[in-house]
This record gives sequence, C-alpha cells and structure tokens, in this order.
Amino acid sequence: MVHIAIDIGASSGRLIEGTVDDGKIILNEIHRFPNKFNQKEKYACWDIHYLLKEILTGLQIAKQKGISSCTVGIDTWAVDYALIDADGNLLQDIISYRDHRTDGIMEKVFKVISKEDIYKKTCLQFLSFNTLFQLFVENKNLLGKTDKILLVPDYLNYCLTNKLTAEITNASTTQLLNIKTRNYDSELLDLIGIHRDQFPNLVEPGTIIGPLLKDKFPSYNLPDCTVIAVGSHDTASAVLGVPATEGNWAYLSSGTWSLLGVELEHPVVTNESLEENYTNEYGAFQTYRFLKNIMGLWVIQEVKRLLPNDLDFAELVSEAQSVTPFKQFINFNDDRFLNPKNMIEEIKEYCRELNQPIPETIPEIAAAIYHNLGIITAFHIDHIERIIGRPIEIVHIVGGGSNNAFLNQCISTYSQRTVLAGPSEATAIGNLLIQFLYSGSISTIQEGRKIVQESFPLSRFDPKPFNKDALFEQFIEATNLIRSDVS
Ligand code: ADP
Ligand code: LRH
Repeated sequence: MVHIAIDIGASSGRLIEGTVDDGKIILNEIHRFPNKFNQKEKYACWDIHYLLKEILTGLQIAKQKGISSCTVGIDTWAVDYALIDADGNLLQDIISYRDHRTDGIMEKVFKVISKEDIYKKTCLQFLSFNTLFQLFVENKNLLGKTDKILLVPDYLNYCLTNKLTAEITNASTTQLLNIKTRNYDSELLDLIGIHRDQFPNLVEPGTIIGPLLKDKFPSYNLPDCTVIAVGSHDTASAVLGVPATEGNWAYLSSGTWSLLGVELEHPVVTNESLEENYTNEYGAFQTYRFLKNIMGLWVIQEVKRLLPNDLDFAELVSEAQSVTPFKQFINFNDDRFLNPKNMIEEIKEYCRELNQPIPETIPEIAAAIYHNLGIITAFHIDHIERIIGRPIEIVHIVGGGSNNAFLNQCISTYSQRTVLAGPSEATAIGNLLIQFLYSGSISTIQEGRKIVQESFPLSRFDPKPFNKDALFEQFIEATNLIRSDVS
C-alpha cells in the first residue's frame, strides 16, 4: 500500500511518499513548496487556500507518477485555527500565532484564572500565542457565528473529506485540554466563551478520517485516498520519527522552532517546570513530550528574508564559521524576537542596549545567531536533566536544522553531549509511521523507530573539550538575566 505524508511547517511544506521494503523505509519526495504568513490589513495571516492548492497539486503529481490509491496523513504547525460556519465556510483568514494581537494578553487572563491553576489543569507552557490566548482576544461576534473551531491540519482534513475531527496531539497545544480527563476543560472554555460542541470530537493518531472527496476538486486528477489522522502536530510527528531505541536520549526538533525535550510516560509538573516554562504536550500512544520551545531557526530565516543577495542557508552557515565566537550573548527566547519588524535591527538594538559589540556584517550576525542558539540549547539540556532527575547522554537532532553541521557541533560542544543528527525529514517519517501501523507494515512504534534507525545514516558529533559552566555564567551575566530567566 502507498502512503503519503503531507508535512507543512511554518517555512515549507512537502508531500513525501513512504514505503517499507525489506526492513528499510524508502522515501520519495513528490512535491515541495514554501510557506509563510503575510501581513494582511489587520493581521498576519497564513494563506490556507494556497496550502490546499499545493496539497492537491502534490496529490495530482502522485497520480501522474502512477499512484492510483494511497493513504495520506497531514501534520502542520500547532495552535492556529480556522473558524467555520455551519456550511463549512471559513469565517476569516487563519491568523498566524506570530501576530501581535496576543501581546501582553496572558497577564489579563491570569487576573481571571491563575497561571498555577491553568498549569495544573493543562500542564502546558505559557506562550502568548497558545490557542487559549488567541481565542481570548478573538472577535466575539465572529465566535458567535462559529459552528466549529478547527486547528490547521483538522481544517485541511475537513477540506479534503468534509469530516470534522480534532486530532489529540495538536489539540493538546491549545492549552484547553485538561490533563486528567484528556478532554476540553469546561472552566477554560467558559473563560473564552466557547461551547464544547464548537470543537469536534477528539481522535487519536491512527483514526481513519474518511475518503478524499475527489468530486469536490474537479479540476485536479487525483488518486483514491484514505485520509488518516496522524500525529497532526508536526512536533508530535517529528518526535515519533526520532531514530532512538534505547539509552538516555533527548530530542531537538530543529526547524523554525527548536523544540528540545524528552519523551515521557507521565507529565512532569513541578514548581520548577512551571517557573521555567516547560511544557507537557501529548504525543501519540499516551506519551508526553516534556519540552522547551527555543526561538530556533526562525531568527536566521528572518535575517535571510531581509538580505538583498540570495544567500542560501548552507552559505549563511559557512560564512558564520569564519567569525570569532562569543562576541555577543543574546537571549533569543526574549519575546522581542518572536516577530520584530526587522530582525537584523532588533539584534543590533539588543546588543546596543546591553553594551555589547554590535554585529555589523552578515557573517557576524549569522554567527551570533548560531552560537547563541547553541548556548541556549545546551543550557536547557542541563536544565531538563535536572528537572527529570536522570541523565541525558545523547541528543538526537532532527528536522531541517539537522543539516547544519556547524550548529550541531556547537550544541555538542556547549552541552558536552554526543549529538546524532538526522533524519532531516523526521516529521514526514513520524507521520508515515502512523500510516505504516495502519497498513500493518510495522506492528509497534518501537519497531518503526528501529527501522528509521536502520534506514537513514546519522551524523555523529562528539564534544570538544570545553568549560560549559563558565560559558553559561558568561551568557547569564552578559544578558542581564538571572538563571531562572533563561526560559
Ligand atoms: P519547518 O518545518 O519549521 O518549516 P524545517 O524542519 O523544514 O522547518 O527546517 C527549516 C530550517 O532548516 C531552515 O530555516 C534552515 O535554517 C535549516 N536548514 C535546512 N537545510 C539546511 C542546510 N543545508 N544548511 C543549514 N541549514 C539548513
Ligand atoms: C513547530 C510548532 C511548535 C509550536 C509552534 C507553534 O512547527 O508546531 O511545536 O510550539 O510550531
């Protein structure tokens, strides 16, 4: 049986065919396209019509390549949603989580219900753009007309099948699910004025959603598809695709965001995890991802976008390597870097304010980004180790950022851990693993991870001798932070 992963990140999307043959996974990229949000009149919005067209184009290419029937699964970035009326019409563009409408909103919510109470209920970190906060500021008139609120992959599934579902790994990122009931929390729904039936029923990865309604798209020549719910949160799929079977490992899903954490059977909720803003997102098969969002490669993506010359990521990396490190210490997890008007100017202004040397050239800016992302990542590896009370010896780096050998080495050296990098398409692979389970090509996720390990060569990075604690102290001092502020 043919399976196709539709994996759409904040910076690009792809359709990848996957098969298991003789104990190995074979991937075949069918279609790839860029993704970004655009500033519309009022809000920064995703172009969901464009994304749907790219999905259909990809499926048409699959058909042209001879695929007449297949299963498909969709994963995308988390938290953002579509509002639809009872006829399925989209009531407004899908607003990006980077829009400034939720700036400063968390403090207002905490006046109604405390941060501690929300954390106890949801076990989720506080990001101003979590769906809870986006819905808190949403136009109430529009919410009154809303029949269903669908997260992005659920909406795309709906477009393809007319079936309404809420896949649970992504639903957990809304900060509306109660960890005890694994269902929407009525107090949090009341807070934002939403009825339970404005969300569809929750489904687990592996649930069949329905057949692709080809008649809805007469201008495309499409294969017969069965749409399956996968780990529709891209990070859930990425972590499923991590090629780790044993040992004390952590993962870093390195893309637009750096998502650093461990996979656990139970959530970790302590005063420290709350104070340091660690999250417990639902994974497939009742696992939890205890993790930290680090600003990630978004920062370099924004710098690249502003450059007059068309440098690619590999060129930016190679330019950065020639620069002497540690001239600037920058806490990229500061909200000011979430969506500044001009990333290059924001970085310079930050350095100016903290009396640090200002990076002037592109190589200097790129170097400041990679070294500081490396330091912040290393810092949090130690931190997670302390909170979970067991060692982290190996860091698996997956995602597009795993192609960045320079950053991988920085992370290895600054954390004094071994890094295993790859596969860069772990998210599509994790998406496919759920489809392989459905068709019986694999029987357990452990077996799937073992096959991933055997199918894709990994690059190993060992730490160079280095005093990491001195570096962390220097970082904390230069950024004017106290330890607990590096969050
Ligand atoms: P997302 O899914 O969030 O859109 P990806 O996992 O596709 O992100 O990763 C995209 C990032 O990967 C880019 O921002 C870039 O920094 C990095 N990347 C991809 N290829 C390379 C490369 N050859 N060298 C360095 N960095 C790379
Ligand atoms: C990564 C991601 C991440 C979320 C963010 C909104 O693409 O899904 O897990 O925190 O986007």
